[in-house]
Amino acid sequence: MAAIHSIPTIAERIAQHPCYSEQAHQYARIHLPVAPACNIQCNYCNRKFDCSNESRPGVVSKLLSPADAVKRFVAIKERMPNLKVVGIAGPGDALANPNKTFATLKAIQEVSDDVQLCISTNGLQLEDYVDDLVDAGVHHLTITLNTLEPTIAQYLYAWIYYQGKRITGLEAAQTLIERQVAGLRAASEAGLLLKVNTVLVPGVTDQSIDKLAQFLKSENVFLHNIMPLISDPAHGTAFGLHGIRGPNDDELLEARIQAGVDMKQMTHCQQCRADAVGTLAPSPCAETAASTIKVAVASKDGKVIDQHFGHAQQFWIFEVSTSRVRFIECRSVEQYCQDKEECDTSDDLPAAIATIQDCAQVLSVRMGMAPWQQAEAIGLQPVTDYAYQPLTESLKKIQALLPVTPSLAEVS
Ligand code: CLF
Ligand code: SF4
Repeated sequence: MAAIHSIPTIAERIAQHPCYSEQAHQYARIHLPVAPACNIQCNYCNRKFDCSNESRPGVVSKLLSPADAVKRFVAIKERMPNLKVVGIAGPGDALANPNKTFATLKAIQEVSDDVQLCISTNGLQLEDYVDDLVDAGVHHLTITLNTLEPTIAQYLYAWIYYQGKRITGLEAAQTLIERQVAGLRAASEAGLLLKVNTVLVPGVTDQSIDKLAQFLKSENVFLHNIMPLISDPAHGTAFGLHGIRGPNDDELLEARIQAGVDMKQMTHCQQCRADAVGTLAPSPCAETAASTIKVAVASKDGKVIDQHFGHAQQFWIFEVSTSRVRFIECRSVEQYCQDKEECDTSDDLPAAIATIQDCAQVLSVRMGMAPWQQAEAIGLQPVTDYAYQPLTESLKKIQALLPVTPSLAEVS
């Protein structure tokens, strides 16, 4: 008798998908490159390379037929039992190649009930295929949505091909956004677990990133992945050839902070290729835990440290190491100070402190004696030296104070 598998819960689906959960790094994913064509032309893409929305332009992928793709999956799954996700992410657009995409998904379902199916798309044809995706057993869906503003989007796309016509300019931008929003809503209503990718182009998509994040939240999108534009003239993209640059680390951090007000941010994306396989394990040169700390910041807007600890209703959480400052999330808290005559000095840890107790430091404008002592007692160091200073600059000053872990060569 065949084994009966219980249907995984949403929490289990997230916990076994290395892109949707950073804690799922022990699980591997494979991309099957079965989708060569695309129905739009992004100015950051050169068709000779993989889809820039879900992969890093690099060596041209070897296209596979659905039959060969399944053979590849079976061979790798045998050697890699932790392979839990099969994705179709190009090298063009999965839904611009519906026959190949759905033939591959169906065949994978026939040979394995131990993997989750994942699709990435630019969203132009998504609404037409939501039911098919559900029928094919797809639960995880990524849509690249760069902006909701057609006047911004017109800089990003050279053309779209829709209903038998090539459309350019503002009309193309408007049509694409309308179709993306309709597809996203249909997918959300159908219960698909949604992730949105946004390519960060300084001076372009960063202009509307906060509004986009508000919209994603209202549509129940689970995760937002802001990906830095990769713009190398050698890749031959329109942006690369015209000198449109990608964001620097500070610009990327700023964008994630702004969008992080409303949306959980993905920060472990590897911008992988359309034929990638393996885990998203942290790179071997990543710092040791000893040289990495978490810092909580009391700020209203994520730009300036402008909140008294007792009045803060949200803390911005960062991971600070000697090599980088990484935004993790924005946590809402119950305000510590309830405008009573005296602060709460009971033994119970106040919610505002309990919420950030995994952090090593908390930055605020001021902090009362009672919460200061309660924080120190659990190893959370209050810091008020950066009151009213810009948040990212302050974090860099904290970074500069971190002890440098000796490299292996220095350890005898
Ligand atoms: Fe692939 Fe994308 Fe599915 Fe992941 S990738 S289709 S959701 S299985 Fe992951 Fe790669 Fe980043 Fe994509 S690290 S580029 S987010
Ligand atoms: Fe390239 Fe992907 Fe944009 Fe299509 S959707 S043009 S493959 S980046």
